[in-house]
Amino acid sequence: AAGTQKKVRLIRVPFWLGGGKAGTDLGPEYIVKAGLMRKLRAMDIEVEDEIEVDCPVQPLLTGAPARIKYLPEVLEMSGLVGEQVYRAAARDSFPLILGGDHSVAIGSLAGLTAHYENLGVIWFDAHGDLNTEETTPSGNMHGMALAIAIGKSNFKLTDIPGAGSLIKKENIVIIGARELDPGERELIRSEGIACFSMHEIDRLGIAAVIEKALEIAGNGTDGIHVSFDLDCLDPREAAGVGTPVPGGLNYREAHFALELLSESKRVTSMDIVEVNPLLDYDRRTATLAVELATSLLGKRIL
Ligand code: 6HN
Ligand code: MN
Ligand code: MN
Ligand code: MN
Repeated sequence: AAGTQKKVRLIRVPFWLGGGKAGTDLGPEYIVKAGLMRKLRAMDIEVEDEIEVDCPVQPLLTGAPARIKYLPEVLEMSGLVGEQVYRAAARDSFPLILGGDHSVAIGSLAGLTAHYENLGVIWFDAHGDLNTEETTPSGNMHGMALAIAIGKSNFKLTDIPGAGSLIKKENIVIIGARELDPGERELIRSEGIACFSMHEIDRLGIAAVIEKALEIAGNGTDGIHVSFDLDCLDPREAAGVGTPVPGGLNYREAHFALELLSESKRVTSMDIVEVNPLLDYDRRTATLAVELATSLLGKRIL
C-alpha cells in the first residue's frame, strides 16, 4: 500500500539524450556511489536488486540534425523504463527511478499508468517541461515531458508501448517553476494546470503549497508520482544540473516538502533526475539527491 512501503526497487536510467548535455547519464552511478542503498537500508527499507536500463546511446550523425532531438532514442528508453517501472509497481515495490535527464519521466509515467487507474503527478522543477514540437526552443525532449504526459504534443504518452493512459491535467502540480517559455505559460493558463512558482512558494510558504498539491494530485487518484528535477533547488544547493536557474528552493524547503509528502503516505513512486556529475563542481548534488530521497521515503530528524 502507499506510504507503508518498506520495499524499494531502484531503477537506474543512464540517459542524457533528452537533455542534450552529456554527463547526466552518469547520474545514477554517482547517486548510488553517494550511499543511496546504505542509507535506505539503514532506514530498514528493503532495497530490491537494482535494475539498470540498457539505454540507447548517441547515434552517429547521418544527415541534417532533427529539430526534435533523439526522438527514436527517447522512445526506446521510455519503453524500457516503463516496463521496469510497471513491473515494480505491480509487485508493490516503490519504484525509485534514477535519471538521467527528465525525459526519463516519460518512461516512468508510461509504466505507472499501466498499473494505476488514475495517477496524480507532483513535478518539482525550475521549468514547466510543457513545450510541444511547436514551442520547444531547444528541441530537447526533457523540456516536453509533461506536455507528452497530458497529450498536448503530437507525440503522446500513450504512443509508448505498454502505457495505460494519459495523465489528467487536473491531477498535475508543478512546484518551483521560475523559467517558463511563452508557449508553456500559455498552456498552463489555457489548460488550468496547477503551477506553484517560486512566487507562490514565497507567498504561501512551502507547507501550504504541499498541502494544496496533495489535494490536487490526490483528488480521485490511486497513486501519486513525485518527479523530482534537482534544478528545482537553488543552484547554490545543487550545482550539478544541466539547466540551472537562480532563485530556487533552499535546502530546508526541499527537504520539508518531501517530509510532508512522506507524512501524507500518498506517494507511490519517485524520479530523481537531471543530476549531472560533470557539472557538479562542488560535488554535493548527488549526496543531496540521496538525502532528498531518504526524506521522501520516511527519514525523520527526531
Ligand atoms: N528540464 N524550457 C527549456 C526547453 O529547452 O524546453 C528548458 C527545459 C529544461 C527541462 O530541466 O527538465
Ligand atoms: Mn499496487
Ligand atoms: Mn525537468
Ligand atoms: Mn528543470
